[in-house]
Amino acid sequence: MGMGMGTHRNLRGTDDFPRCLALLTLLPLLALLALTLAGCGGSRASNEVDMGVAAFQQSSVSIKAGEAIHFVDPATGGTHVICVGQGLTCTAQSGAPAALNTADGITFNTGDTRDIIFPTAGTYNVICVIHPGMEVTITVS
Ligand SMILES: [Cu+2]
Repeated sequence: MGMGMGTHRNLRGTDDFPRCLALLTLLPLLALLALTLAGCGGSRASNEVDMGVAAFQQSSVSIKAGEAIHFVDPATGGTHVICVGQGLTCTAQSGAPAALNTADGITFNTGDTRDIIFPTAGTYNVICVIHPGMEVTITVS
């Protein structure tokens, strides 16, 4: 009865080379990934408005007419009802997006995101009817 020693050949010499090749193939991919991540820079898009528990994280944001504001209510946010207005009151304003020109506002729940296009130049005060002082000025040029 043989112990089968002969079947365990030393294959080190043959499989080092392919592993080396695999690493070389991976390097450009890693470099690309690093560049992509660096491009993100960890900063938000300039058209983004983030919601906290009781406040917008930005006080003012500027965009061009026809561009969208990206409203984000993250996991750390809460329930918000937003519209164009003053104080805690929605007040329709000529040129404001229809979605925000409502008497009751639109509801954001935790995890919601919405892109709202501002088609017309102007200055729009976006408020939350639930949270006093929760407002952001959108300047559209
Ligand atoms: Cu709110």
